[in-house]
Amino acid sequence: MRVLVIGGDGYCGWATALYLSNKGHQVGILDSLVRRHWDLELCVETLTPIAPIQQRIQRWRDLTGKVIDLFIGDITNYDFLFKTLHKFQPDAIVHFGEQRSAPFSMIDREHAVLTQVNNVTGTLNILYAMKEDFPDCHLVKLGTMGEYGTPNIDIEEGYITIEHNGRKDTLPYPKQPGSMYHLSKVHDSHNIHFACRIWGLRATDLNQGVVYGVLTEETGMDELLINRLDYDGVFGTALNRFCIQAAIDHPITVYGKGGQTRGFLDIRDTVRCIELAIANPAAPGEFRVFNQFTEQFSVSDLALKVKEAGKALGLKVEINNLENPRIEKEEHYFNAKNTNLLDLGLQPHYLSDALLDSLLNFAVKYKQRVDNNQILPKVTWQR
Ligand code: NAD
Ligand code: USQ
Repeated sequence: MRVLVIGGDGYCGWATALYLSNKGHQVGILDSLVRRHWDLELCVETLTPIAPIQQRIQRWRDLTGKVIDLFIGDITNYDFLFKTLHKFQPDAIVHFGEQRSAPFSMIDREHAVLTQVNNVTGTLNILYAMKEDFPDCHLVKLGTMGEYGTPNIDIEEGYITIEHNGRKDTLPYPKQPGSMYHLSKVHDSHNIHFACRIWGLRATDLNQGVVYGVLTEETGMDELLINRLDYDGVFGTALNRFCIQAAIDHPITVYGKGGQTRGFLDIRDTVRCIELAIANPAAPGEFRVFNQFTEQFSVSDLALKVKEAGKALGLKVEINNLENPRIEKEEHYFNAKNTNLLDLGLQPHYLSDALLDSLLNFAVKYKQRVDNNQILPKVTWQR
């Protein structure tokens, strides 16, 4: 298939682009490189040194003989997006190209507006371009488990059947997101659902949990193909941060009581889930939702697992419960369904297999690159 990976220079996108290329798909990467710019603005860097996108793609071609097309530009620019789609003629669009950090979106009004304009406009432009000239293309859109929040009932995959005053219907599952970023994903989901219902487009919304790990078969083939691994207080995510903290002897930063429970998955499962979604496309008019995670953990569970795994490397890991910079429930019910992708054939990697090979060993190898000033959270949810 011809697959356009929007956001293909990022963490999930780069691993996915190489994986799909290796599987024989004709891959194009579209990216504005804005994430590299945001890193510079915040003075943060990935733990792992990433090469410029042109060098990455050239190296991939030298190693494998496989060509990845590159389109540098911003999808909030409709003209650029439309011309790229005409040049590339995708069968599937995998859309990772958004501002994805909750703390970034909560810095101030400007960052909230930037996040929502970037994310909502980009996705709307894709929908309009598809409506205009690519109505059969399948949109595979990265959403987030955080769209649901932490309700006191089981979380279904996108829809819930409700009986009310003697009548019954299956409706979109209620959304209670916890940041301006997570809210942008809810807005996207509504817009995509509308485009499927009204214009007959086909889309899969992948409500992904928190991704961990840095190693995939392809990104591990060469140093120039290495993926990014964020550890700073804005872009770093829970488990990735905890492993890097362990490597540099920094107490693990559990926010508040640490009972916050989320869905997690290995980056090797992210790429496989995308493959499964594009191989089994949604029907015309269908807005399909998959919950994309493999295991649920509380942040305290994760901290303890990192502490335990660290022993094998001789690391003495401390855990510190910091005052929570976010406003969120710290003890709550959480039970989310995730059977759709398993039914399509996903065979999960479990955390116990990834902690050393895909995280702690990398963290130790590159620990000299860590800037200790970027570990503690600086953004708060308070007024
Ligand atoms: P990332 O920041 O590493 O990558 C995103 C990429 O998109 C960057 O390369 C950036 O330059 C590009 N981009 C952003 N806005 C763009 C625009 N307007 N036009 C063109 N390119 C643009 O993020 P990631 O961690 O790879 O996340 C990818 C997607 O997956 C996001 O949509 C995110 O919400 C979702 N997601 C990520 C995680 C996670 O744990 N990383 C979990 C769940 C969902
Ligand atoms: N947390 C800590 N300590 C830390 C960092 C985070 O206790 O040092 C806690 C947070 O308070 C939160 C939980 O861990 O309760 C998850 O935080 P996170 O930063 O790992 O993840 P989140 O902000 O939710 O965002 C990340 C990605 C985002 C994606 C989301 C999936 O950045 O793109 O959408 O995970 S989910 O969480 O399922 O919505």
